[in-house]
Amino acid sequence: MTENEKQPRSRRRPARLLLGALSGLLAGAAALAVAEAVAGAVRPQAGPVVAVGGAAIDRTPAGLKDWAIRNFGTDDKLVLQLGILAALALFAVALGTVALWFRRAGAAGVLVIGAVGALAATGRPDSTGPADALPSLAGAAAGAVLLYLLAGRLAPRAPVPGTAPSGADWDRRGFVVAAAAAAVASAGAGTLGRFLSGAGGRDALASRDRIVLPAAGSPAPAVPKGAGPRIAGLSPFLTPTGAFYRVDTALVVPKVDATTWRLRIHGRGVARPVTLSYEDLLRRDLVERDITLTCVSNEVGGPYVGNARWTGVRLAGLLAECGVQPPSRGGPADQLVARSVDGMTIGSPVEDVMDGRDALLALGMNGEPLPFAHGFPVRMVVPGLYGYVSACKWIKEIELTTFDSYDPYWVRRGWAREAPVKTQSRIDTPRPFARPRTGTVMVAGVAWAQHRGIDKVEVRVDDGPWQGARLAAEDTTDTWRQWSFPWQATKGGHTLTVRATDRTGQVQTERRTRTIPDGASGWHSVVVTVDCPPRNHLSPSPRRQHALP
Ligand SMILES: Nc1nc2c(c(=O)[nH]1)N[C@H]1C(S)=C(S)[C@@H](COP(=O)(O)O)O[C@H]1N2
Ligand SMILES: [Mo]
Repeated sequence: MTENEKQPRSRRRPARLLLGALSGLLAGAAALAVAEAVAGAVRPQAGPVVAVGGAAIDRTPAGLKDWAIRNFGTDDKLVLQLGILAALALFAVALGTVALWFRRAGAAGVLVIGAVGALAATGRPDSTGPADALPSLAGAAAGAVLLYLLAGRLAPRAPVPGTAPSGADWDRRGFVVAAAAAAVASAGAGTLGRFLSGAGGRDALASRDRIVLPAAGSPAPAVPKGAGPRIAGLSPFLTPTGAFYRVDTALVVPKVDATTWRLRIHGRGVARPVTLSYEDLLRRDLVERDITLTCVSNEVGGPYVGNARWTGVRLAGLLAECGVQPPSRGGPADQLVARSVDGMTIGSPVEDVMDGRDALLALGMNGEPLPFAHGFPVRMVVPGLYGYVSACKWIKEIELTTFDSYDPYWVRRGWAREAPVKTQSRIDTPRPFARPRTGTVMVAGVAWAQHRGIDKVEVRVDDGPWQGARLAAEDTTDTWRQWSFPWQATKGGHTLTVRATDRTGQVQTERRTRTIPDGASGWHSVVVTVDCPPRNHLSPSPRRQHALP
């Protein structure tokens, strides 16, 4: 008699339950790996995790989205995908356990989950057709078969007469072999999926590598000396591309091939609709402009604002060539709806786009072709409007319509139809809860009121009077403006508050509002604790200070 046979049956049940859960997990992993491999061949966006994640993003209530952005920032997508994987793991464990008693039901459960993935994938706005169901269906089929087989190995079996007792009342060897084979095959399928989805973007990558942006006929005016004072902790005047915030709903960054990319302009009052290629845009007059972009989801003091040098084509001229007239000149369309390759829709007022401001179809960012994450090959940028009503990335279509007849993506989710950027200011340094030393502390930051311009920035210490900050030189009214304030810091805790006044004379409001529906308002404050410098220090080294040039 072996050890095992002496144990009461009930002692062995937990082990069998664990193995059931394990087979569920293995089947789930195999399903995902096969699905990703097929998605790599079909379309990376058609994979179940990305498709279900995308569907979840589209259905997320604005309040929850706000909460996610507040707590996870731009990691919110990673958190979402990990959440989906965790949910799938739970389902897998449950189905693996069910399959111990009901093999068919367990396998059928895997198929049901696959069907959910398939529905999500074909229902995405960027779905290219029924083929998008394939990854989930193939994965689910593989997972269902595997679960059925593994559960079979775990099924109690009658002792075979004339053989030595195996020590277990199930096919231990068969299970280990099948499980190991499944794990190896899943790893292989997963690797294949990575390789294939990489291959899908290769043409797009190559097309971007080949692009040489010609010098703009209308270059950006030189940034005035002193627009970006060198103060430790202050944001650079031009945000490096790698540090530029990214906000979008895309779980997989679209990789668009510039050589096959087209932009169609059509709709109400478009007398001469056109379809343009990237080459067509390159042949037009290129302009280069510094424009500060802001996200409506930026909290007071938040990071979703950046200033870049954009190269592109002025949209107003292009629209005029198509016969478009702004509403003020009798044009029938008051809303310009931009559509992206990933199904995003973004609506801007036609009036704003054609009122003389530098509304751009941008091809370049900081002297390079747009990075994929920022909308390659072409995106819109409109000074003075929040990104969600102006800055469509991966654009492929512009439709002239009316605000009455069409609500774009974010408007359907409770955000305002029209959203000019609110006058705002932010303290970059000192950081919240910093412990500067007594003496001169340089308080500095940025202020923005795109297309209106910043005229004044004031700083308040605790409940003291508002004091004028030094304004750095202005680049254009479409860019943010740096400011600084040398503060004679005294020992103890202090609250520093900033407010800006724009060129229309509007003082930044104290009234705190949420980001939804049309952008946060209120004053940015930072709390610091000022310490005395250590006593008996022979050569006191003052904190690094940079005077304004
Ligand atoms: N296709 C697409 N374009 C988009 C979005 C998006 O989700 N999808 N988000 C918009 C929003 S809300 C903002 S604030 C800007 C951000 O641009 P960035 O990621 O280049 O900073 O892109 C806009 N364009
Ligand atoms: Mo945004």
